[in-house]
Amino acid sequence: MKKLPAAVAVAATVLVSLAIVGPGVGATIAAKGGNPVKLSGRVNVDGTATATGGAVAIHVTDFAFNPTFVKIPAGIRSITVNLTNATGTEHTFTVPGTNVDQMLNPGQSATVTVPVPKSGALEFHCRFHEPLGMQGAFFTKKGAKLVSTSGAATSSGATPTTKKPASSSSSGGYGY
Ligand SMILES: [Cu+2]
Repeated sequence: MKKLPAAVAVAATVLVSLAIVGPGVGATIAAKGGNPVKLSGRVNVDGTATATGGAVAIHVTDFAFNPTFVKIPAGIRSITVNLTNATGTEHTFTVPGTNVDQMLNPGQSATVTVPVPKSGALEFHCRFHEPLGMQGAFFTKKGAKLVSTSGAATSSGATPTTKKPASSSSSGGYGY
């Protein structure tokens, strides 16, 4: 019965390698790289979809939007969003800078129309659970920057739209 030390050594080795792999993997996957839009704070990512035919269905979950990111096709200036809340929790679909602030009771569905920017990205969130990561965005292209639609809706085409592929600074957009 002198086998114990060997077994302990193996167990210890496994634990150590798990500890080494763990944090590295988490860091690479986390939020930054893959998301088409950079949002501040926590984001529970649950897919990306394109608003085909000017419409998209968004399912509200606890506590994420599915899809989380919605691509705006070229030439589309408003998107019909068909919302469903199949959870047992109250949520909202709220788009800052617009009048879209839809309450969704448990089991409730609703349809809202969201004015979207010609270029850039537009954030949406749940008023109750944004701190938990319940937010997402419409976007025209990967890497698009957040704009305020209150400006975009009224001044369509008034601002110079510089066609720069995924630039990181000076969007030349709608100005905060
Ligand atoms: Cu919510």
